[in-house]
Amino acid sequence: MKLCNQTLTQLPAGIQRPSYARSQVARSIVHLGVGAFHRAHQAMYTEAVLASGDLAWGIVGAGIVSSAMKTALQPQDGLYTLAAMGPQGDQLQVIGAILEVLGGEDDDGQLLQIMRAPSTRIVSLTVTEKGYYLDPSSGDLQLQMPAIQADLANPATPKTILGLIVRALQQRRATGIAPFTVLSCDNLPSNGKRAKAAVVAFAQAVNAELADWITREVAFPCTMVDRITPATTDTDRANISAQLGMLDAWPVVTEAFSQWVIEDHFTMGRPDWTIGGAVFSDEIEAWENMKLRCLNGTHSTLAYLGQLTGRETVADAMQLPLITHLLDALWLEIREVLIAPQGVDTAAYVESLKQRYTNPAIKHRTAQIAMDGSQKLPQRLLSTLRDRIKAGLPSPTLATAIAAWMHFAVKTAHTPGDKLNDPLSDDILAQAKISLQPNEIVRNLLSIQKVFGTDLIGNASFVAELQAGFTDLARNPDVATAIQIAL
Ligand code: CS2
Repeated sequence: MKLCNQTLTQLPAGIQRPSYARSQVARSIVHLGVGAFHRAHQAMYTEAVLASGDLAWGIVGAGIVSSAMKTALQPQDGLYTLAAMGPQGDQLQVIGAILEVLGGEDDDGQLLQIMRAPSTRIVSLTVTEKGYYLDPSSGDLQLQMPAIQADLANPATPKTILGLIVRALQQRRATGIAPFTVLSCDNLPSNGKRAKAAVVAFAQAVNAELADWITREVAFPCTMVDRITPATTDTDRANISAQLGMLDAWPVVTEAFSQWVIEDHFTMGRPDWTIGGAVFSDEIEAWENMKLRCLNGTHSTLAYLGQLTGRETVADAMQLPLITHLLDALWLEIREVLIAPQGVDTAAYVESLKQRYTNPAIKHRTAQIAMDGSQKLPQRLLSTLRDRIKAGLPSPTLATAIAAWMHFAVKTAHTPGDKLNDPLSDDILAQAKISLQPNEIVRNLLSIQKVFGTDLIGNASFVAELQAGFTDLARNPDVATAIQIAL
C-alpha cells in the first residue's frame, strides 16, 4: 500500500494529515526546485495556511534538473511525510500542500503553461546558488553559460529558471495578465535582488522593453530561509514507511527548528504564512546576513574540516575539539562585524546553532554541504572577511576556514577517482594541481576571480594569513591530507 489521497484515512492515529478538502485547493503557487528543503520549509508553512481554511494557496512543484520527484510523488497525489526530529522524538506530518509535481526534461511545456496562467500568483524558487547562473563573486549573469545560451536560442522550450520565468512573464505581458511575484528561497544574500538581477539581465538579452517592464512591474521580495534538511536516505524511507504502515517513496527528514523571514512585497497577494510561524519584516538584509554568516559560514567550514578529518556528518564533526574550537573562534570573528537584526542576541543565536549542529537525529552529510563551494564561499565567509579588512581587523580563523576549502580541493585533485562537485570544478582542480608547494597552492586557488574577485590576492596581509592557515592545517595531526604537501 502506498501513501496517496485514497489511503490517507488508513494512517495511524498519531500522524497529522491534511484536514481540508485537497480537491478544493487553488493552484496559485508554482515552485521551481521541489527538493527536500522546499518540502520541509515553504510547503510546511503553506500547509498551515491551508489547514486554517484558506484554500487559495496550493503548490504546483517542478523539478528543474530532474524528474525524480515527479516520479516519486505523482503516484502519491503529491503527498509526502515530513518528519521533524526534535529533542522529544520525531513528529510525523503528511503534507498536502503540493498538489501536483511536474518535472525536468519530460515536461512537454506543461510547466510554462501553468506559469503563464492567470491563476498563478507566485513563482517561488529553491534552485541553489548555481541555479541563478550568476558569477558568484560579482553577482553578474553569466550569459555565456551553455544552458543560458541554449535558452536564449530556444525561447519556447526553456530549461533554466531564467528562461522559464522570462518566457512566462513575456507571455503574460502580451496577453494582459498581471505578473506573478518571484519569491527566491535560496541561501543568497539579498536573494530577491539577485533573482531580479538575473531575470532582468536574461530578459535584456531577449528584448529591452520586456526587461524594463520586468524591472518596473515584477516584485522580487527577499527572504531569509532556515531549516537544516539533509538529503533523504533509504533508511529514512524505510523507517518512515514502517511508521506509516504504507510506502512513502520520498519522505523528508528535518530538524524541529524552522525560520522564515520575508519581505512583504507581493503584487498578486500572498498566503498569510505567519499562521505557520513565518515573519514579515523589512529588515531582511540583517536577517540574511546573520544566517548566511553565522550558520552557513560555519556549516561550510564544518563540512570541509569534516571531509579532511574523515567525519561523515555534521554531528560527528562536532565531536572533534579541533573543529569546535575553530568554530568558536570563527563565530567571534563573524559577530565582531555583524549588524544583527534589531533585538536579536547573536550570542544566543550562536548557542542555538551549536545545539542544532549536534542534533544526533539529523544525519547531515559533510559531503553534501561541501558541494558547490565556489558558489557558497563569497556570501558565507568572504563577506565577513571583507568587512573585517575594511575595519582593519585580522582574520586568522576565517583564513583557516578558507584554507580548509583549499585543502579539500587539493585532496580531491590528488585522489584518483574523486570528483569535485562544483560548477567551477575544472578551474578549481586545475589550479589545485599546478604546484605542490603550499604558498603557491594558496596563491593559485586565490587567483580564481569568480570566487575571490581581485581584491584578496592583492592584500598581502590576508595572503599571509591564508598561507599560515593552510600550512597549520596541513601540519595538524587530525587532518589527513591525501597528498604530501612539501612544507
Ligand atoms: C547547508 C544549508 O548544504 C548547505 O550548504 O549549509 O543547506 C543549510 O543546511 C541550510 O541553509 C539551513 O537552513
